[in-house]
Amino acid sequence: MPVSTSESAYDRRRLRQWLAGEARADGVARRDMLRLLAAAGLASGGALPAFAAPAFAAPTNTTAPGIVKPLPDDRFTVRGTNAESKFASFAGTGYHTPADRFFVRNHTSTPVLDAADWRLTVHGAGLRGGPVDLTLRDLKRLPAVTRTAFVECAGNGRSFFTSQQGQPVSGTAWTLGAIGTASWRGVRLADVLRRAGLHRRAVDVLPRGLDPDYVTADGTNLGRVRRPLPLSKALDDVLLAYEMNGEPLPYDHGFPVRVVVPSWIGIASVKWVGDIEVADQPLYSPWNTDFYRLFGAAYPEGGSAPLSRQTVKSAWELDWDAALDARVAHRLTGRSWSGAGGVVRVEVSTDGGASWRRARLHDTPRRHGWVRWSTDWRPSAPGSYTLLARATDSAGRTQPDTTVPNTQGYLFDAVVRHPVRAV
Ligand SMILES: Nc1nc2c(c(=O)[nH]1)N[C@H]1C(S)=C(S)[C@@H](COP(=O)(O)O)O[C@H]1N2
Ligand SMILES: [Mo]
Repeated sequence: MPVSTSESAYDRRRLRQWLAGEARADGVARRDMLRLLAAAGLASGGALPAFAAPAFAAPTNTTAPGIVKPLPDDRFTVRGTNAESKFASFAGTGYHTPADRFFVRNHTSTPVLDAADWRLTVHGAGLRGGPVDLTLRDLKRLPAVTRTAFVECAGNGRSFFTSQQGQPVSGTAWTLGAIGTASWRGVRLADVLRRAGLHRRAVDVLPRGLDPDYVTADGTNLGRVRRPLPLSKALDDVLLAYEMNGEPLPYDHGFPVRVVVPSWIGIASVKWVGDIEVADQPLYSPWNTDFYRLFGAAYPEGGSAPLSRQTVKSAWELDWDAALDARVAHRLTGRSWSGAGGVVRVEVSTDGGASWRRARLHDTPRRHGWVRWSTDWRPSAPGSYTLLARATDSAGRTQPDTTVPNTQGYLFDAVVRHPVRAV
């Protein structure tokens, strides 16, 4: 908290003016301004002003437009407005992904909100009464629950459609680092909806973010990020989370409150939630019509049903083309997960898939989470090797050799061929 000297009071006023577009900060990176705001305990109470292309330093691989937290390049790969976690940086970090290594997927930019001004409005024809407004305090008075769940982008692994299968796809070219697992604390969405007075006819629930409108590359304004959730899932295990790994949510991950939809694709877990419409009829948004369905030769004209649960995946905690000492025994580690149940078996190959063996699992299979695993390997000679890991979940799903393609590159689940060098 800032000390209350007149200088700091002035500084806060200046920062407020900057937020209002009344102060200039030529030559200062926007990210640095955001950090100043955070340090001053200041926030905008709404979306930050959207700036045109910054006139200052070009982004390096340690900054992303609109992301507040530091993105050191040993932990993150910046992809547009997003930051992918480097899987190698998860090694030894424990079960839960520390916030300083957790990937960020932003359609626009992180709004720095003030918890004291924040309100959640629950409204719509699916309620028996009028709109209900809740403050953060109101939420914190409801019974708190803590739940471990991964958040994983529907496009995680997308780049492998192209690099392994030769198929062009649109969207952020993630490798496997668009996932993180955290312990989320908050209240059940079900409790909030019931308190707001659910009508018998309620069918869909539409949480909406407080980040700026999303404008597509061709200039279409799609409005604020929002995606309908069927009432059945909303009442099942969805959280309105205000803590991540025992701390208030970081700005980039939805401060002060985000939705967490366990095992579903990341877009369902709306960050910076400001209002929730409860509808008595099915709802649509671009995020369940144009995006987050499967389109392509193998799918119907209008696409598949809207995507919900994630698929099965595995990743090694190693850099791409990592160099390992030849003729030395290594303990290699990785993680596997699935949206359809816990991972019960992981098989690995260090010879490009010619032979397979079981990896050692270090966690018991658990829904909505991942398992850490390891395998010992001694490269017999210097040279190039291909590592593979293949998981099976409790629903009996095993990672295939290839994934049926879809134009937007969602739900890649095939075994990834990970190159390493023995030197
Ligand atoms: N309001 C809002 N919520 C959002 C998004 C967004 O851009 N705005 N991105 C979604 C997507 S596509 C993903 S994958 C997850 C990413 O969550 P994270 O940035 O905390 O890792 O947030 C989801 N929630
Ligand atoms: Mo996503």
